[in-house]
Amino acid sequence: MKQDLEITPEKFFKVRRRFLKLGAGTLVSALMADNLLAAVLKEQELEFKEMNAQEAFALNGELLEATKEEIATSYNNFYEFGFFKTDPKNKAHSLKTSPWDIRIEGEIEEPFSISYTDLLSKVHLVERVYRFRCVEAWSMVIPWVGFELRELIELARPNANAKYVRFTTLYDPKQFPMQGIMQLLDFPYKEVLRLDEAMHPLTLLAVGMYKKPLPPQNGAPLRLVVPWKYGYKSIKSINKIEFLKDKPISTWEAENPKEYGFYGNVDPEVSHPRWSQKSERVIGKRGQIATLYLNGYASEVEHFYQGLDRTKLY
Ligand SMILES: Nc1nc2c(c(=O)[nH]1)N[C@H]1C(S)=C(S)[C@@H](COP(=O)(O)O)O[C@H]1N2
Ligand SMILES: [Mo]
Repeated sequence: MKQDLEITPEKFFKVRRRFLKLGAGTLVSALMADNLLAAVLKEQELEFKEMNAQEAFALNGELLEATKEEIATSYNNFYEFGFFKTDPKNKAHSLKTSPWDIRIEGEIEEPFSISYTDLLSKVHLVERVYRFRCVEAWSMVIPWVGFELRELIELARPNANAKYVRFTTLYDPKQFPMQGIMQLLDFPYKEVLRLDEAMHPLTLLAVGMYKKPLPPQNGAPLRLVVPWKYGYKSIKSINKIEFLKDKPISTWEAENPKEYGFYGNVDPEVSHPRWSQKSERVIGKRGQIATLYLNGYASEVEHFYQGLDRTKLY
């Protein structure tokens, strides 16, 4: 697939792209047990370096202060476990994240399945500190561990018909109680990006956060992170990725097309029908801060939306 990116990942972050490296000591024991991410990191003999807080800058040079880990892992949206922010942490231990296979199909040269472990051995892990903005007008700052989605897209080799990428969460009511009990949403949860959005180096598949493997409540073992879009686009616990010719409807768009658009771009000028999006509550801090267009990533991604009417949800 031909790539036409005028920008390099280094431009986004003071943190240089690098392999994560696994060091000795407490961190290793915290990561051990049956954890696949730890196993892969160890196998690759990577050394995990402490991130220097000075490196965690936003695009405008502002220092981003990461949300406390205890907060980011206990205040969650994961409707497969319930409506309440505390449900995922309390209930997600039923999710079995290993072994885990990801099915890749659709408009690609050859459909295939790949195990999480094999996939990790084929990509470059990076740490990225991103703003995270939910459509509900709250935000956090998360230090993710993951790889650029475009690496997986290159492995998948989409053909010329591929215009959209659809992601699907595992469907298993035994592990996700709400999938069986009631049709809260049209499960399994699905989300969609345009192929060019998916190829952007800011778009990550996260496998960890706070230098550790993702906890189940945050979407283990593999979840999408698109930092300039509302959180609902960042689908969790993905086990299928499809390349499509025509735009499919995603879960929230089907549920409530007046409130949740296909793009889901963070935009302070476009109100949600029930509340303003001009400001956001930073979880774990007092007060509100102004919401930034495309969540602060406009200089990198606004070209995608030139000519589109921002007030329309599409
Ligand atoms: N499968 C699935 N993915 C999901 C959701 C969900 O309910 N199910 N909620 C979304 C929403 S609305 C948000 S804000 C983020 C929350 O991610 P976090 O809990 O890691 O902060 O996950 C997104 N991904
Ligand atoms: Mo959200």
